[in-house]
Amino acid sequence: MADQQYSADQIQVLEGLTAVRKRPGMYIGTTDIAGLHHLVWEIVDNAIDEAMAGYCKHIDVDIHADGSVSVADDGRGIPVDKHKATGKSALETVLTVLHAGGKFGGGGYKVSGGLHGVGSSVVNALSSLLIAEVRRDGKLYRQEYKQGNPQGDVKEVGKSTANGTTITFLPDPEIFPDRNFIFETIVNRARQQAYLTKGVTIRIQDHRDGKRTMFYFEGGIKSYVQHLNRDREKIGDVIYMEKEAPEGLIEISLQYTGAFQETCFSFANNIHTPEGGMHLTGFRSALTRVLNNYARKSEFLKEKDQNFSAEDVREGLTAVISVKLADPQFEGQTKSKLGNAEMRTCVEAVFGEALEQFLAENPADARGIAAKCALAQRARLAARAARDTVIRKGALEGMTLPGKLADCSCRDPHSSELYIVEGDSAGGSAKQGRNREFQAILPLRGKILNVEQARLDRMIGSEQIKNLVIALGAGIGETFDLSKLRYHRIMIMTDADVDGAHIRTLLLTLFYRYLRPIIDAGYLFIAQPPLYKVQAGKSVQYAYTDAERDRLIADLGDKKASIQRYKGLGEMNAEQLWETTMDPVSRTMLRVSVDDAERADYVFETLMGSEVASRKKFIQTHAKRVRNLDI
Ligand code: TSJ
Repeated sequence: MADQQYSADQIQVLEGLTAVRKRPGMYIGTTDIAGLHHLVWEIVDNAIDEAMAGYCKHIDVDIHADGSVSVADDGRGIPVDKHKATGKSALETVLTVLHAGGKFGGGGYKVSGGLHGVGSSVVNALSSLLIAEVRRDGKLYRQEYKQGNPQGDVKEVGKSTANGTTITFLPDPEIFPDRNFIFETIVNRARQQAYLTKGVTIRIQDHRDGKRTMFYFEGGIKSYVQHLNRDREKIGDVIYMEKEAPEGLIEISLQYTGAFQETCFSFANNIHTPEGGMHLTGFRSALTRVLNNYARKSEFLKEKDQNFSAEDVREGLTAVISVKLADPQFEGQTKSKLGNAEMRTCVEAVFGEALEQFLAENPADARGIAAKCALAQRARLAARAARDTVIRKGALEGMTLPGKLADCSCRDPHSSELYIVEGDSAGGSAKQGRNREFQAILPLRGKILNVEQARLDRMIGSEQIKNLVIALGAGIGETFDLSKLRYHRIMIMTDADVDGAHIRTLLLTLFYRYLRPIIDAGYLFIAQPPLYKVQAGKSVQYAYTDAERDRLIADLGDKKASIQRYKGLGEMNAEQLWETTMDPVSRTMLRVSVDDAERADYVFETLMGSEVASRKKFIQTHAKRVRNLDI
């Protein structure tokens, strides 16, 4: 330096970067592995900004064997000419002045400097070595830094026909005890950024072991929604809109599916906003408003019907909401909620209009979506009605257990069992045969369940189901509380015939839809009564399959055997039922497991249809999803 004097600017710079090294946590959260990766995000975000501005198509991330990382883009190249007033180049300003990124080269939307954006100068300060290379105006420029301090001016070191910026940094061992970059972590973040920045190609190479991958999504967030729904049953096409409004850029992609849950990701300036915020609020209110309008006009909702609630229109929805604004305000506990109020009204108006247009232009998709919402609404209202009756009944009668229930004397749910038994006569045998200490019996009148159509919303209002829910003691639907459950083994015991199978599937549907935590906890079982009684003289044996029956007959040799096929539980007396089906020492049970919730959704949807064939298919499928349990 010519005059050997520090200008006010330079003193500020030195103090700034010293502060970063003194308290790195203040800037990057932690200095563990998460903080280490923050360095990469910060640098990559700057290249993404150049892509968002429309000047960069490729970003390369290289993890080198020496522990350094380089990020290269094919953008315009950071300007390297010295600014008259400060005597510094844009490059040096960006790399040495805290939070310089936002101020420099204003205009446009930026990822960097956002939520966790701390500025590239922080990366520089926390690197034992950083090399900046700029390709611009046919030349290659280079500047080196150590712990944030320039090791000389920017120098022209060669020629270059291409334009771009490359930053290579080596995290400082004095700051980061663990400097082991994780390929997958970088890949996941790169994938997300590639979805959010359509047309950009991001390549990641790990030179430690040769792993490499790249992302390019022509459709941006439209591709994102397609990816999220790849294994789901789709309802209509992907709906996509993009609009540049005075408040910012709005990009939304959505598609309905047959699933029950909602998958919704929102972003502001490519920063994930898991707490949502104004953009998400605007999206949700437009979605509810427009779908209700459509459903009214097209008579999916009749005059007497309630409007779809926000929950009804969320069921099965997959959506990505991405907005870009000049001055994003991040709020909330984790600073991941967009606070800009103008985004709510803007998204609500712009998306509402686009959705309306889509529904008008795609009538078949529109009908599919409205039907899905109507189904969700029906299920919600049915669950609420059932819950209300259960609560009301409980309040009126002081939570009296149903008279049909023969309860056990044990009060510890862990050792208590509930047998749900088809038919009053089988119920009678079960009551006589049980161990009343820990086995409770609830008979269901098979006929009523059987005659009724397989409409769950109707079934759930039935007296029998209310009795079951009260007996279980843990509520239903949204308010279900597993800790209140009175039995930790719940056995469905139905006849080995078609009606029995039908009742069993209805019960399984009920448990799946409204008492799901019971299945998840592994508390639901299917009892296995025998199919045959094989008797020779005084010897009585039971067979649970045809093969077992044949083996028993063969074992008896010349002895004449009488074979009885049980058509229903009612044909067994109390002692037989205990011996074959209820005695923990000898019984076999199948535990109902829903390990693949998405597939189960589909199976139950099929079951809900009135078509007998599809129900039969379910019953067969179901046999494969239960596993033997030996007690
Ligand atoms: F900030 C950084 F050093 F970390 C960094 C910046 C790292 C990487 C990998 C890329 C970049 C970067 C910056 N890529 N492209 C740019 N572009 C500019 O800074 C730039 C270039 C030209 C003009 C102009 O007005 O001519 C304006 C800007 C902001």
